[in-house]
Amino acid sequence: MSTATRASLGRRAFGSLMVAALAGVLAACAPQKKPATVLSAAGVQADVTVAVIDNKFEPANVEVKPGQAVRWVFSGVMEHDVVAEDGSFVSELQTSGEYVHVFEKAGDYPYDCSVHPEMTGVVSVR
Ligand SMILES: [Cu+2]
Repeated sequence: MSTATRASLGRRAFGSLMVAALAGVLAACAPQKKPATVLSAAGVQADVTVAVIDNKFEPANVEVKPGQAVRWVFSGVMEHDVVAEDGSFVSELQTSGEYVHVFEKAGDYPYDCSVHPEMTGVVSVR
């Protein structure tokens, strides 16, 4: 085996080890069953605003038309997030700032906060 081949094999093994280690770290840090974050629709004009406070969404039930956007404004002391049951909109855990999502399709979109299951809301698109 040439030195170059051995070095290449070594690099590949190290690479797989790093991927495995990283996956382990991510799995340990990620809140359980929280789906992947969906980027906020930055710059989109929202039609409805929901306040995210300790510990509820206010108002919990809102209605928009297809193509309209909902903006969640975070102002709690504790970290909260917005997690759609179907994973179609998922924010980061945050105490300030906002999260915007555009709803294209009619339907009911229930969501909650991943760390406070009692915090629930529904966006109705019709
Ligand atoms: Cu919360």
